[in-house]
Amino acid sequence: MTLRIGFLGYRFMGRAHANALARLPMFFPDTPETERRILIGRDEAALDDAADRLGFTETATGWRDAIDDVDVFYNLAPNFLHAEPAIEALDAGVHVLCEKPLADSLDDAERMATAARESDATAAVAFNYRFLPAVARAKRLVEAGKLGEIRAFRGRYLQDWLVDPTAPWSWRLDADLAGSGALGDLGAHTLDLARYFVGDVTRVSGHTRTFVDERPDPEGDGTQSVTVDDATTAQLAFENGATGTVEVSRVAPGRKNDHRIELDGTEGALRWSLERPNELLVRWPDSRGFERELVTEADDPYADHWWPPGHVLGWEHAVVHENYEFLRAIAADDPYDPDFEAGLAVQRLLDAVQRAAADGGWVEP
Ligand code: SOE
Repeated sequence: MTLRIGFLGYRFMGRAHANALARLPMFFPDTPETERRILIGRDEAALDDAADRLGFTETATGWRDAIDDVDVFYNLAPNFLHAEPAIEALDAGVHVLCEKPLADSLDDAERMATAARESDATAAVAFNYRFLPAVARAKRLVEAGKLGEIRAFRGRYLQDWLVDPTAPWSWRLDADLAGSGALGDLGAHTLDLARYFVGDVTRVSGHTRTFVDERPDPEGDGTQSVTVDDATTAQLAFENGATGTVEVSRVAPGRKNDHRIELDGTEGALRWSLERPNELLVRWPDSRGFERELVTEADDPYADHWWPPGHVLGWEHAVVHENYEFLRAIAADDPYDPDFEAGLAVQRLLDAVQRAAADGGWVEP
């Protein structure tokens, strides 16, 4: 069976997923065969050029017709364009991988999750950090009880591309188009890892701040309003009694793409940072401090598909692994995690943090 693939979007995420599809036959030969069939976008000239580079045979300027001609639809469009194409694809029995956050609003995320429940097709949300070997090994350690019971989660995801007040406006800065700012763009990943490692969250607090509320319009002389958060902090109370904190920012000088998580348990602890993606710092029950592990041994997650021990992997490998798991789940008709339920659970948390920030108290997701 060859799965015909359609992508809506061809920029950063289009390149990341096309790269993954190109790598899979060489490094993960048991992945079902795929054909990069249709690349969908609005700008015909840019689309032709992107289709050539990303290995697509056809292009289309409308997603509706294109959905009928593919088996798997990747929604890599801005957040405000997630719901309708994903729902129509699922209704037509087409498998969907949707970029995060699942939607620009909780209502849309609910509709998308309903469509996924009612469809036989697989519905995936792109929480790619789960698929880095060090993060996947951390999950194995937690599940094997190596840290004991988890008492605390600390997560932060910091970037600096909005420190400069003259950085141009984009859809990512508009609440109607993006849903939220640093919270949904970065916090969606961190909140997913919080749930992945610790479990359900029962209450959240929130504090959101916008430091620059007008930015230059990239298409004109004037400015456009910024209606999303530049930075957000939140506390989480987990069902199992653990505590959690999350901090996200796009105005943190010197932080390019700094995603970190820490877990404290009754027996040990661990720390991971995207700036050192292959390393896990583990505090074992019988060690005095944190030991540094290089997660590149043959029995580490995904490692045997690549290079000998010590030959480190990067950000893009998480996307390769994510595509591998997604396409394999489709071919085997297996459940896939993170699915639209996981996307919806994170969307509930995003919504709750925004409500808590507005109310000034703790709220339930
Ligand atoms: C931009 O802030 C961005 O590309 C996010 O949209 C991604 O989800 C994150 O992984 C890296 O930063």
